Amino acid sequence: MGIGSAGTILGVAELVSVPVGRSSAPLDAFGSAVVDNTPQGLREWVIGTFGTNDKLLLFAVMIAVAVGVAAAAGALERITRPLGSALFVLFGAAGVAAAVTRAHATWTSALPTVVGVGCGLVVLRILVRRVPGAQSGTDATAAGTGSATSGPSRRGFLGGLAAFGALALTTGAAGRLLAVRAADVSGNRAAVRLPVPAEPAPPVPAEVSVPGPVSFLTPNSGFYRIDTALTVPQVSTDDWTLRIHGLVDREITIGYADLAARRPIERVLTMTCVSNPVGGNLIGTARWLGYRVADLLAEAGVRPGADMVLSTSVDDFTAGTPLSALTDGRDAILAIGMNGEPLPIPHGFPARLIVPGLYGYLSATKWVTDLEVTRFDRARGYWARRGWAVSGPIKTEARIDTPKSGAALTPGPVAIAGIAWAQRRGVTAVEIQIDDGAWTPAQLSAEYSIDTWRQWVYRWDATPGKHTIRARATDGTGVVQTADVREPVPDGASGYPSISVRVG
Ligand SMILES: Nc1nc2c(c(=O)[nH]1)N[C@H]1C(S)=C(S)[C@@H](COP(=O)(O)O)O[C@H]1N2
Ligand SMILES: [Mo]
Repeated sequence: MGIGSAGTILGVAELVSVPVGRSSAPLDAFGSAVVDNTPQGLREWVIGTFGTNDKLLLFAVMIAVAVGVAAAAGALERITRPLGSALFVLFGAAGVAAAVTRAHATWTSALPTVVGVGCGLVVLRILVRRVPGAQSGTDATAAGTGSATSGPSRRGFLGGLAAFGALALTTGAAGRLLAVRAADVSGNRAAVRLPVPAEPAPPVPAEVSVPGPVSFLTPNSGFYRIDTALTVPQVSTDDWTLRIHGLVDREITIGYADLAARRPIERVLTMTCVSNPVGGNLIGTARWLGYRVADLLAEAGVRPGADMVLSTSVDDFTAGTPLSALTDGRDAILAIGMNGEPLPIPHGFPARLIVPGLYGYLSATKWVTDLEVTRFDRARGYWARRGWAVSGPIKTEARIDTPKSGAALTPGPVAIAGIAWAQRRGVTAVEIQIDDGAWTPAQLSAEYSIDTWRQWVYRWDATPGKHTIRARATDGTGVVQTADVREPVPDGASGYPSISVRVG
């Protein structure tokens, strides 16, 4: 009964949210509020345990909570009216609060929840009236177990429940479907013709030829994805603009078509997430096509005194990037292409930032629409406001990709291989340690640039027994990767990657 009414609330709200906007649907609004306020420890645990399924998990938890609250509301309403209704109104108020405080919310954002709760209350009232024995004053719990279970009132009640349940499901499903259809920009993306780069990226190096390690270029389909967006933002090239303002001589706004008048460059760059644990896979290398951020900033004219650019996405994620990282000559780009395709929608279509040498949370804003030239003493990015470092270099790290930890190997030649990265400094050596033996150099693939990872391989003559294998990299400044074990918070994990294998 409560569940039927709650279903109606969510179903109707979904439908109403179609014209109003997806982020106003109560589940989405609540979910986004949860994401924005999740303590960092819990976030790391969720990402570590569920990876990119974190959003599915959140929706599953929210639906489970909704079912629980709904059942409680139904029971309450039967015992003491209108306690159940009050519970719905309470959660409705929380839903409204979540919806109207979202990015770009207006008073209409409250509509889906308000209309949904209104319908839900009516359904609850109707169903409560129909509960068998409700009029005759029979004990509510006895009604479900008594011998009158096949009586006409019970049939009527179940019929009502089934009808409202079906109605809730169809409105909800129709709402979702309509919303997804209406917003989807994949057609727009498919029609994009990327410009030919004025400066193409140099060819990629020969790969180390052993099976197992990752390829030098990460395919788009296998590229890690990290963001706070519950539903992937859909921004068409017609709607997209980039506003550059703040401490500038003249504020400018650039539309997608305006980009064609500018000079496209192509660069192969390795991106890393600060949440990547030692040995983790939140890292990838792609061929990015786009425009120098420095050129765009120069068009607006950066004023003296500025030291940061706060970039904002359409869903209000922000990153505070040191101005110097955008203007010191490195290849910081406003990217529109990834590995020869328009940016995939989950990776920021139609435009995002890529800044070599900085973790993604400080620089790689997807669906970017706003660059505010400002100062670190005036603004903070999304994660910097939540306890992560305000700045800091990507740490020098090696990763072992093959063999897998726990592998059973036969004695004799074994290729141990992986990648190492130290963007902006470059990797000059990778060394391997078997058990407590001496650190011995691995063979490296040619250096592509200091901003990309290097592949490495170590040919080992495996001897019978159980072995622990560690790796460590040395960067272009001569500094050896630290053995100091750190968790990702606040400025990136560190320590040696290690695997254990059994030979014999
Ligand atoms: N709009 C938006 N951009 C974002 C984020 C986000 O949450 N929202 N996350 C950042 C983080 S933490 C990382 S590591 C990179 C990941 O980019 P990818 O998903 O394309 O790999 O995007 C960055 N850009
Ligand atoms: Mo990240």
